Amino acid sequence: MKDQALELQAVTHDPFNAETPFPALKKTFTETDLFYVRNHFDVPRINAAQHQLKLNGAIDNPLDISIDKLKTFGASNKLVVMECAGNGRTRMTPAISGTPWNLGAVSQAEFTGTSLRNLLIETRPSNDAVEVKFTGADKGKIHTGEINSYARSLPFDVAMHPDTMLIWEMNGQPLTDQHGFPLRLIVPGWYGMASVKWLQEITVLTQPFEGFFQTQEYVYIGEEGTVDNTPVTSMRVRSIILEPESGTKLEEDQIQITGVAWTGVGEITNIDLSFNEGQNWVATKLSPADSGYGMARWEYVWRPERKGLVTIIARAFDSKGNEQPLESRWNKGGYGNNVSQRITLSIS
Ligand SMILES: Nc1nc2c(c(=O)[nH]1)N[C@H]1C(S)=C(S)[C@@H](COP(=O)(O)O)O[C@H]1N2
Ligand SMILES: [Mo]
Repeated sequence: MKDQALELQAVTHDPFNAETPFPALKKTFTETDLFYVRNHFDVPRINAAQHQLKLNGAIDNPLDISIDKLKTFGASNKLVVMECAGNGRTRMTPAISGTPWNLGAVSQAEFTGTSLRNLLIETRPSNDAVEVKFTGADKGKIHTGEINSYARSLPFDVAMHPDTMLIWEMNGQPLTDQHGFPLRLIVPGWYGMASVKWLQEITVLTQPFEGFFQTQEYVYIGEEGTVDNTPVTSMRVRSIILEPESGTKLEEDQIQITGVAWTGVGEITNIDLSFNEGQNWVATKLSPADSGYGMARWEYVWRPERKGLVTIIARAFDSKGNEQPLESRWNKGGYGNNVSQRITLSIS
């Protein structure tokens, strides 16, 4: 059977923000034009041939480097799952203002680039470097009325981690305008806000960066069990049921349930399902993750015991002892909502 045409599902138009349709996650590589899009401002158009990445700040050897020169630092590929920290925000009560993501602000692609580390070493950072700041070419008004660039910092050791990469290709093609052409950062395991697009400047800092997107946004405030202003960093463990889709009517006496799961730390160890509101759980069959930073895929053959509406809950666990909560953990920004997903099926 031919795949029904899949499209990104727009969440806002100005700026453009859109979710990946679940069926697109069945493929190892989410097609680039179905990869979710998260923009704070208008997409900047950059002339790649003239683009110079600036490296400055607390370094002995400041650099202005073209994309072609950057490619001489070596290239490798990484299959990485990326999720927006606001994914699932609409499932929090009381409701939160902010981009109203359902569950599709997650995708997976193969990214090609070089370790940022290679470049940072070349700049000879100062011994008292604590953070590295990344500034994108996009800018716009924030709620105070000020014009702000999209800029974020990483702790120095995270910036120096070999898996933190400067990326120029996605799924074997040059980055598209929406996804950061000609150059972006990828921080595997972290929520997407760290992976700065349209990268134009890298600044080594001896004091923590206090920019808007660092200290006002992307911090946990008001979350039970979390110290206020804890920065949003790693992706929290989560699973998604891909098949059947919620709301489906089914007559079969054997139903194949499939899904994906991922975590920012450690590995997925199991995904359990409940058919009775969490009273009992069954283990699904888990396949090895697509890659070290990729999604794990799972399946379960279910034989419904009764007819009517059935709610299925899926819950993932990781090797660092994290599990998906059964209730949303509310916080002011609506970040990191990895509540266990529930779907409803009609069995006849
Ligand atoms: N320059 C810039 N980088 C950015 C953003 C942005 O608005 N501007 N959004 C961030 C957020 S919040 C996410 S979730 C990811 C989304 O990347 P994608 O649009 O390629 O999916 O990009 C991050 N990098
Ligand atoms: Mo995001």
